[in-house]
Amino acid sequence: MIRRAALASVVLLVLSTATAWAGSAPAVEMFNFGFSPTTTKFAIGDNVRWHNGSNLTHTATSNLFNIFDRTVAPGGTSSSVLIARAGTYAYHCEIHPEMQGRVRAHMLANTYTGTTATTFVLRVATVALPAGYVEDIQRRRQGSGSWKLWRTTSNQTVNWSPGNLGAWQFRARLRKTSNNQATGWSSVIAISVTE
Ligand SMILES: [Cu+2]
Repeated sequence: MIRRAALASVVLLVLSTATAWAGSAPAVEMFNFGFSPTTTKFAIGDNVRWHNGSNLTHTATSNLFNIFDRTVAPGGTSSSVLIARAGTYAYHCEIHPEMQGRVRAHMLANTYTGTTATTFVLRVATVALPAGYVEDIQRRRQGSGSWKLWRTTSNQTVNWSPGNLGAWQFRARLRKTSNNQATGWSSVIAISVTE
């Protein structure tokens, strides 16, 4: 009887760990052998949830920087990861390396429309960057022009007081300064500066 109770509490503990995820999390299905969708886009500070409905164990393991490494048991188990810094993170399954995916976490802004009197606060991370890492931010005019490096920061936010009207796009990536390894560029946010 005691053994049964102990076993039940272990099962409950495993279940509560496995299902401790935010309801709005973008979900990625693990199957034999791949991830669906292959690419998932969301904002920094969101959780991405991997759900394994297959009959084999899979992992979601980031290719760079050990950002995440989750083993997800078969049969309907889930595991979620908070992505706190802007970038595109390629990942794979450690057991089946042919399983490849990407999660793309974009920046946030305090407002997406304003004037040249507005101070825009552009956020590249929802927690501090680790020592030795920076976020590179690129900017371009929407619809024309090429991406140019705009700022590099070790802070979570950058203030911007625009000098020109127009529609602007921003994207960012996480880079390790010692060897310049970097994630892919994040998906894009758009900011409109009007009169
Ligand atoms: Cu796998």
